[in-house]
Formats: sequence, C-alpha cells, structure tokens
Amino acid sequence: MSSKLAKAETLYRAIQSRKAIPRLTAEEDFSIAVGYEIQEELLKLQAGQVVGLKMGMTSKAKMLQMKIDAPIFGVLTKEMLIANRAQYSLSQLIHPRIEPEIAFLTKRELSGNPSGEEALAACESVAAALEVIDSRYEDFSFTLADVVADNCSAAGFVIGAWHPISVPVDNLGMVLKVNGSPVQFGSSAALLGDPVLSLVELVKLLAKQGKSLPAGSIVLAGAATAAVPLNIGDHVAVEVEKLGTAEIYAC
Ligand code: 0L1
Ligand code: MG
Repeated sequence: MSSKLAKAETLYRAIQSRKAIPRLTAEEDFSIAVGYEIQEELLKLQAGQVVGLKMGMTSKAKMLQMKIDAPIFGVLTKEMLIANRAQYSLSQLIHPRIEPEIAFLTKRELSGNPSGEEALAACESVAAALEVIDSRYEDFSFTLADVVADNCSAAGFVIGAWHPISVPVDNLGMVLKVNGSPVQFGSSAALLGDPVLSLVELVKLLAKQGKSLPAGSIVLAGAATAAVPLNIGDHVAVEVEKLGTAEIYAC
C-alpha cells in the first residue's frame, strides 16, 4: 500500500518524464476524497502559483466521452496560463487534448451554497477560453478518484478578452475550430444548463472541504463539447458568441 504522497510522486514523475502510467486505482482503490488529498500533494510538488480552479465533467458531452458522471474540480496555476494567440510547445506533454470553455474572473469571495444570482454578482468578468488537458494516465483511462488525484488532467489554459459580466452567458453558441475547420459545436448552456451553475457547483464542492473560492480567482466552467487531440502545427480557436475567441498555435 503506498501513501498519498507516494501516489502524488508517481503522478509527478509521469509529468516530469512525459510517460503515462496505469491508473493508480488499478493497484489500490481509493475514494474521491482521498483523490483530492493526492491532488493537494501533487500541487505542492509542482509548486505553482495558484490563480484559479477548473471544473470538469459539467457537460453531457464530456461525461459521455470520459464515462464519468459527476462534476469535479482541479487547480489552475500561473505556470499553466498560455497567452491568447501564442505559440505553445507540446514538448512537455504526453498526449494533449483541447476543449472549449467559458472562464469567469471573480471579484468577491464565494462560499457555502450560493444562488446563481449570487455567484454571478460575485464575478467581475467572463471570457472565451480553451483548456489543454493531458491525463497522466495511459489512454486517458481512469476512475473519478484517479482523475481528481491527477488534478483533473490540467495542463494549460488560454483566456480570451475579458468582458463585463453584464453579457448574458446562459446560452452562447460555441464553435471549436482546428486549422480553420469547425470540429465541435456547442453552447454554454451545455454546462449544467448555465455556466454560472458550474461556478455554484464548484463553490459547493469547495464548501464540502471547508474551503471557499477567493476573490480574484479564474474559474474554467468545464468543456462544452468533447475534447479533441492537440497536435504540433495545429491552430485551435474557440469562437464564442458575444465573447470572441481564444486561440493557440501548437508547436
Ligand atoms: O473537462 C475537464 O477539464 C475534465 C478533465 C478531466 C477528464 C479528462 O481528462 O478529460
Ligand atoms: Mg476542461
């Protein structure tokens, strides 16, 4: 039986060596709560500067793609932030995928069980976003507890131009384009019916751990469609109605 730290070290080594590992629960089953404790250990090893959180499994499309059906969260660090329209090297990644997201920036702390209106009122702005995910597990094959331990496959994220929160966000058309060709179509409504409800869900998940969401957090609300493979040479853009684009040049 290996400790939580040993499991986090195994994930950390997978990141460092770019070598996918079998899912940790294949060796020893553990709960989702323990998955979050391993995630915390992994983040300590990575020693990044926390800038926000990401929600995962908040759309039917993602749940179907990954065969997992409960919202989960991971941590975003400054080191993962990719400038909009920048070149982004895939040389440190194992088998990256990319997915279209909506991002929020909070201006007030959120805690407990806020209503959608309270969550929205705590936001400063909203933006189109892309998330690069890179599971440390072979073939992106994992249980819920495994993927939580692996910081929900977090690897990188791109934020488009921030817009005042006065823009209604509950049903914005979203198109993911690779090299100019549309590959996924969705709507922000795919995110629990309204991406703000993904924010609410995040705050509730944090409350279960006795935590709150600090003011100034970036929050990715989850992928509105299935993720697609990200390859060297790809120009990927998400176009979100009223919010514009977030883009990346993979090299
Ligand atoms: O949607 C997400 O960001 C969840 C990522 C974890 C599952 C996956 O690797 O697709
Ligand atoms: Mg995501």
